[in-house]
Amino acid sequence: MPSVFVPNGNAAASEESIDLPLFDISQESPELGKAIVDAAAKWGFLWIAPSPSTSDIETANERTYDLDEATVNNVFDISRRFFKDAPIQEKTACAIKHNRGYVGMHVETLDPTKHKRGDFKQCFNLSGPDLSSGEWLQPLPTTFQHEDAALRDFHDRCRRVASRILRLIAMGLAIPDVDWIARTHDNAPNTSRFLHYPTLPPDTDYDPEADIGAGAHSDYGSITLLFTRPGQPGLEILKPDGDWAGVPVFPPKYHSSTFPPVVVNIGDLLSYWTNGLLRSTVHRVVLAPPAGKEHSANGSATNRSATNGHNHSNGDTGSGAADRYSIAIFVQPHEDAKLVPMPSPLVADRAEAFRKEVIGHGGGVTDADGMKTLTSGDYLSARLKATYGAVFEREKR
Ligand SMILES: O=C(O)CCC(=O)C(=O)O
Repeated sequence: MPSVFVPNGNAAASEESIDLPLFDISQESPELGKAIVDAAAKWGFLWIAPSPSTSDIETANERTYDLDEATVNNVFDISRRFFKDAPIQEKTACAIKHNRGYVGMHVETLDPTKHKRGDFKQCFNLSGPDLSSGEWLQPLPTTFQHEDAALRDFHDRCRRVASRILRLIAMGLAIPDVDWIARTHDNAPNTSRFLHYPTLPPDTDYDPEADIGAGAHSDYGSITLLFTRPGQPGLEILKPDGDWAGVPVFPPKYHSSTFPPVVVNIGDLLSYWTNGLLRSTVHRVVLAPPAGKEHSANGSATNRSATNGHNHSNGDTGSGAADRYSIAIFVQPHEDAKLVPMPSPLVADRAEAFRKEVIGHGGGVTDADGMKTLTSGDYLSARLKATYGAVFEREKR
């Protein structure tokens, strides 16, 4: 099976930054769906505006925005308090099990082929509550217990946004039943992953040629929503030409300098389901080494300031000195969803050429023929087993 070649998977940060297509999805239309599918086919990544721009405010009442700045800021604040203030016992009491819970520094290695040491990050995977009973599916740390309502509300809002994106993609793919994709997600809670990349101390042994914040990987499910913070860059995507490019926190001339757009990317399952029409793009998070420890992509010393080489126009004043926080919402079809071909005329004639293509990058990937026999849950388990090693065990049902 040919594997997906990822150049410089452990190379230092890219000097280039990318301007992704930006969409306002507060209304649904086939034209918007088509534009989103085109962006997803070209880049696999796009931005959506989670709230109206100033000029849209008059019409905002007729539009549906599920996310607002105060809601997102509050959830980031909960995340910061958990990672910075909670005692280690509160975290380890909820250590990861069945892909839910706390993941300590270096526990996950997203690109085991390139990095001997695990990723320089800690995270907490919070599954949405069971959609029938409303019960949380895991023990919650005390910090989260106190914020039960806010966390449920955030899950609900993200679920609505994700369903809308899935409907728009179905429209763009000319699937006659526009709920076909969204329906495969019924009763499947999304997973919110809170991430914290701590500032590297001056005496760190972090080696930018060997270590990474989050190793090169593709996402496993259908789509991911990624929330980031002003002044905290680091995300890079692998472009179709094989070079890395940084995704700035704000697009050029964006209407807000405090509330970034949401990054949306396509995961392996949606790429597979569309016979590779939609790209599951490899991405990574590169950390800025402390001053005096910067290296260029070829390993030589550089005097580039600690900004990951990203363009920080429009308020994106990143600094290597800041901790980085992000929140990824992994949207996954139901565990038992069979990976049967999607009823879209745009993807049907791609099937034969696509059979031996490998989807995604990272541990546990397989080719399109190999995926035919899998369910959504089988695929997710294979990927998690490869990146968490012995820490991952599939839940018995
Ligand atoms: O932190 C980020 O910006 C990206 C995280 C990510 O790609 C992941 O956890 O899969």
